[in-house]
Amino acid sequence: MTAIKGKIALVTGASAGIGYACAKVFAREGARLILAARRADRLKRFAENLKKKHGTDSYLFMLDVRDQKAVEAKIKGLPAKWQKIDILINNAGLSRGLSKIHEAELLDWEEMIDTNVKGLLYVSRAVIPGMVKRKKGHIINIGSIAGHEVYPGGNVYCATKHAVDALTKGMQIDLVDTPIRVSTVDPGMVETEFSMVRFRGDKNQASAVYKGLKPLTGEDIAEGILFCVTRPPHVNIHQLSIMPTAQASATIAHRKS
Ligand code: NDP
Ligand code: 8X3
Repeated sequence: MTAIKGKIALVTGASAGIGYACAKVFAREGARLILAARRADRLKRFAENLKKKHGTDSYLFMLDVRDQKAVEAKIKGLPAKWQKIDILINNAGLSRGLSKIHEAELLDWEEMIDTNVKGLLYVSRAVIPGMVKRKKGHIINIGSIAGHEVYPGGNVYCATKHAVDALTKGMQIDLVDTPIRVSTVDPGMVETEFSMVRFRGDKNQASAVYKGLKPLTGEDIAEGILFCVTRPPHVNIHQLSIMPTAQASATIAHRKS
């Protein structure tokens, strides 16, 4: 087993859901955390909580992953004690709407592609060279069941998660001659702010997604990520699917009325 105590983990999208759950689980295990997201107020509050509970050393990183120049400059400009990132969790992402291709808002497409695909690439491009130089590192990409299946109205969101799957495979190929590991963790339904973001704050539409079944929690996913990063160095979990027991596929779920 590989312990993560004292290791530096950069978590994108740490201000909510799966990202914050990762921060909590990694803090419990003694990691040092670079918490990245756009909402700095939340990051500050969360870092204070982690400090109180686990004595965690955190660095707050206000970052929009869509801004390539800012990503590059901010990662280059990390203080010396935060430069040697051991674990990168590419988690920042979102969906917008469930419209048909011929009815969708173009800006929704731009936002999903810019965040889920280009943002993940920008952060990876800025962090991986250091890992290669140090011959050390683990990249966790948060994909989705939507990266393996397409569901009605999922079109562009599913395409972005299929892209994450392809990029994970590409990274595994490109880094095969290094000790760096690359994994994708692919959840089904996780109750976070995801559906509120997808439906732009419509609580009824958001809660209907999880109605009649027990969805996953952010912590369920974070424990899966912890499993990946704590395997011995010669073991690379390529892909980890995590589904609620009541969800068989992107479109088949058992709901109690
Ligand atoms: P949440 O909405 O709860 O959290 C999303 C996080 O991403 C927030 O911290 C948000 O922070 C951050 N984020 C969004 N856009 C940007 C940006 N441009 N720059 C930096 N950070 C950004 O959703 P989840 O926790 O559920 O989602 C996390 C990941 O998990 C996503 O990639 C999602 O696609 C994936 N996923 C989610 C599933 C689910 O059912 N919930 C299932 C499968 C995969 P802020 O707004 O402060 O910037
Ligand atoms: C998020 C889960 O089912 O909306 O990736 O695609 S789903």
